[in-house]
Formats: sequence, C-alpha cells, structure tokens
Amino acid sequence: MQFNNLLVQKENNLAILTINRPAALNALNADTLHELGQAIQMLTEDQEVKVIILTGAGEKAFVAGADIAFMQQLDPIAARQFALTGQMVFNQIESCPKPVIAAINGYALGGGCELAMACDIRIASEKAKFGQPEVNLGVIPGFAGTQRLARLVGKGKAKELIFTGDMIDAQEAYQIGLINQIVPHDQLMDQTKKMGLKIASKALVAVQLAKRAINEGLEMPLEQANYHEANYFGLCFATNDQKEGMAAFLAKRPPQFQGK
Ligand code: CO8
Repeated sequence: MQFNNLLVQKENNLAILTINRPAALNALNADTLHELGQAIQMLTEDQEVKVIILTGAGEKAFVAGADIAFMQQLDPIAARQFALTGQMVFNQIESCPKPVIAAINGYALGGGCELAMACDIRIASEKAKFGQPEVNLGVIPGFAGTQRLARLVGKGKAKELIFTGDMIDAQEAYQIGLINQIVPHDQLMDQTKKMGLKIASKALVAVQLAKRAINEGLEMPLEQANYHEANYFGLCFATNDQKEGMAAFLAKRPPQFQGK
C-alpha cells in the first residue's frame, strides 16, 4: 500500500511507521489520520509483524499536533467530525492486538501528545518536548487528551498541563509518568527496536491478552476486571506457547515460541 504522508518499513518482526510531513513538523491533517488508520489495519493483519513502532520524520518533531492550517477553516460540525475521526484512529491504535511503541523523537504537542498516549509504551529522546497547548489556540484537546492524560498522570497534573498549555521536557514527562523511558537522542530507534524485539520474542498470544486485560480491565470495577483477567489467563492454556513456555522452564532450556 502506498501512502503520501507515512513511511512503513518492516524489519525482523517489527514494523516502523513514520509520520512523514517534516515540513509541517508532522502535523496531523485528515489525510494523514486516514492513512494512519489504514496503515494500522494493514499491520494488524500482517502475520510477520509482532510489534509496531510509531515515530515522526525529521530531527525536530514526533508530531507537533493537529494541523492548525487545516483546522482553521473548519465549522463546528466539521471540527467535531475531525475530532471523532482522530479519536477513532487513536482507539484503533490503543485496541490494536499488537503492542504499539511510540519512539518520541521531538515535539509531541496537542494531537501529537494524544497520539503518543494512545500507544502502549512511550520511549522518548532526551530532546523530546510534550504539551497540550490547545488553549493557546482557543480550543481544547480533541483527540481524547483530556481523558488519556488524566488517566496517565492523574487529574491534577492533567488539568495543570491543559489549563496552562505549558510545554514540559522529557525529564518532567518521565517524572509525572507520561513516558516510560528517556534515551539519548541518537539511540532512540535502537533502544526502541531493542524493546520491540524483546516483546516480539515472547509468547505472542499472552502479550496480546495481557494488553486486552489491562486496557479493558481499567474500564471495569476491580472485581469484574480480576474475573476478566482470570478468563484470559485460562485462555492462554489453549495455546502451544503456554505448553512450550512451562515445559521449557522445567527442562531448564529457552522456550521456542510459535506465536500460537
Ligand atoms: N499545524 C500546522 N503546521 C504546523 C504545526 C501544526 N500543529 N506545527 C508546526 N507547523 C509548521 C509551521 O507552521 C512551520 O511551517 P512554515 O515553515 O511553512 O512556516 C513549520 O511547521 C515549522 O514550524 P515552526 O517554524 O513554528 O518551528 P519552531 O521550531 O519555531 O517551533 C513549535 C516549533 C514550538 C512546535 C511550533 O511549531 C508550534 O508551536 N507548533 C504548534 C504546536 C501546537 O499548538 N500544537 C497543537 C495544535 S492543536 C491540536 O493538536 C488539537 C488536537 C485535537 C484536534 C481536534 C479536532 C478538532
């Protein structure tokens, strides 16, 4: 599949999906969001791909937000639709059965921060900067930033960041729990791929069920979520990888997982 605003590379069991509009700091317009949805669908169906890495082209930005030039001309109905489209694509990333890791190489602002938050794991360059600066433009986050930021860093810090529009550096983002790791800028892709390959070497169905158990469980009362976890735990016993993993441990040898 050919994309105008994205690059897709595959290596080993990883897919690297790069938002490729560096002249606009990879800002998200409707076409880019549409392509992102198509690419995620394509990679979800691709049996060779076990982990997806999402990053931005160029040295400066992961994604500097929704495209302001595109948004400027929207009426309320079109703006609402644009927000819903973005939310749908980000939900698709969040619920993609394969783990998605954001490799945050620079600015992750507005829709860019929201995109990173829809990913499962966030690894950031020491040069990365984060923020929800929508109030500077007379709007609020519209790609679920009010919800995902509050869930990730807590209500108080989310309100502070969203009400002030302040940008924070990678160190502060790490301290508040917005990102998982900070790495030297020139090691970002290597370190991200290293984590991707580590995850790809595990029992695939178990990783996928763990993602579902966490995401779905957080939307449920604890007792129901624990029961849900037990159901997925039971389901793991229908896989060859569960048999192999436990047999390999007891035989004191490395497991040979087949992904099923
Ligand atoms: N949209 C469109 N173009 C952008 C964006 C953007 N979000 N960000 C940067 N650009 C463009 C600039 O206009 C500029 O283009 P040109 O060279 O043609 O003038 C080019 O990228 C380079 O940018 P700068 O010259 O500004 O680069 P600097 O290094 O000086 O500054 C910054 C970098 C600080 C990142 C600065 O570009 C900036 O502040 N960008 C805007 C950040 C922002 O406000 N993002 C939030 C946007 S709102 C949003 O994301 C809402 C999401 C929900 C939408 C809901 C649907 C309705």
